[in-house]
Amino acid sequence: MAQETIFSKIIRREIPADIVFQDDKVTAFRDISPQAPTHILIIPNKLIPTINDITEQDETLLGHMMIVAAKIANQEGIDESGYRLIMNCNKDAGQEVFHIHMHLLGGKNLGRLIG
Ligand code: DGP
Repeated sequence: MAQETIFSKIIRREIPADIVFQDDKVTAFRDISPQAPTHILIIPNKLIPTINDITEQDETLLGHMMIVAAKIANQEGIDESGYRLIMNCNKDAGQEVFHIHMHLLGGKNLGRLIG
C-alpha cells in the first residue's frame, strides 16, 4: 500500500489549502512556495506515488489533469501569455511529495526550461 502524503489531507479538506478547482477525479490548489505569480498544483484524488506507478487504467485521469490545467490557465488569465506544466519523478527531478502532481506555472517569462 502506498503511503498517504499531506496532499491526501488537502483533498479531503482536513488541512487548509487554497483550492482553486476540485471534482471527483482531481484537486488543484496554490503551491505553498510559489515559484511564479501563478503556481498551482493539479493532483489526482487517487493516490499515485510517482509517474512510474501510472498504469493504463489511469489514461483518462491523466488526460483530465491536462484539461483541468488548461482551464485553470484560462481562469488565471495566463493562457495567451503562456505557462509551463511540470511533473517531477523521483530524486534527480527533485520530487518531494510522493503523490503525483502537475505544476502549473505562469504569470511571468519563465525563461528556458533547463538553465
Ligand atoms: P515537487 O518538488 O515536484 O515534489 O513539488 C512539491 C510541491 O508541493 C512544492 O512546490 C511545494 C508544494 N507543497 C508541499 N507541501 C505543501 C502543502 O502542504 N501545501 C501546499 N499548498 N503546497 C505544498
